[in-house]
Amino acid sequence: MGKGTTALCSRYTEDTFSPVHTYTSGVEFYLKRVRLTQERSVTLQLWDVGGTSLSGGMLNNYLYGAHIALFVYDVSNYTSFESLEAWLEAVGEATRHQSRPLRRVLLANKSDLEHIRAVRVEKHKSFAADNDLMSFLVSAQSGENVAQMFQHLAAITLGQRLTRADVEQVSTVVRAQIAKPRPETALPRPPTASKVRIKSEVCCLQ
Ligand SMILES: Nc1nc2c(ncn2[C@@H]2O[C@H](COP(=O)(O)OP(=O)(O)OP(=O)(O)O)[C@@H](O)[C@H]2O)c(=O)[nH]1
Ligand SMILES: [Mg+2]
Repeated sequence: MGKGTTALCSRYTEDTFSPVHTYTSGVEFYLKRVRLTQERSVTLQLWDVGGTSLSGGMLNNYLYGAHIALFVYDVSNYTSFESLEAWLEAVGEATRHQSRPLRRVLLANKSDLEHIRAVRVEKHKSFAADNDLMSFLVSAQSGENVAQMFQHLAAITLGQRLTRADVEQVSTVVRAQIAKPRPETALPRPPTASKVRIKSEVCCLQ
């Protein structure tokens, strides 16, 4: 089971989520134009590197010129957390000769699966501190913290201060999944959307 890198890209750029795991072979690209502040817009280019690329010898090409590397694991899968060491090492090796420093960020994905969490929060925090990583807890499924995380990273990369109003432009209301009623007690189906985005003119997709 993948940790959700493709799901995070789809959630952020298209606001969609698929429960199906389709293996990413090599790399896939996503673009999103976002208005960071009233005056400033930015186009983010996301390179979704598939899990099998760890040993493929192409990482240095994928990472060439990147500002940020996101290291994603699945909070419900301890093996995905353990594999971060290998990814950090491979990315370090692949970017050894790059002049621009790469900001490295730890993403604990699938935060909606709190009830089956396999990686303790303290473990997450100590791993981030030991490896000098910024870190975020996110969920591609519910959308929790996804747009905020990308906005924050874009802003610090550009040295752009965000006001509270800027941050609120991308805030989302996350809803818990609604349990299915048993057939004999079935009521008219409630809306199934797991997230409602607060509409705003400032945050736009291109
Ligand atoms: N519950 C839950 N499931 C998720 C979340 N993100 C991804 N998934 C599921 O996890 C599975 C793998 O997601 P992918 O995004 O395809 O994983 P990946 O990391 O891109 O995998 P590779 O391309 O093989 O490296 C899919 O079945 C997704 O629906 C999440 O936040 N919560
Ligand atoms: Mg993928």
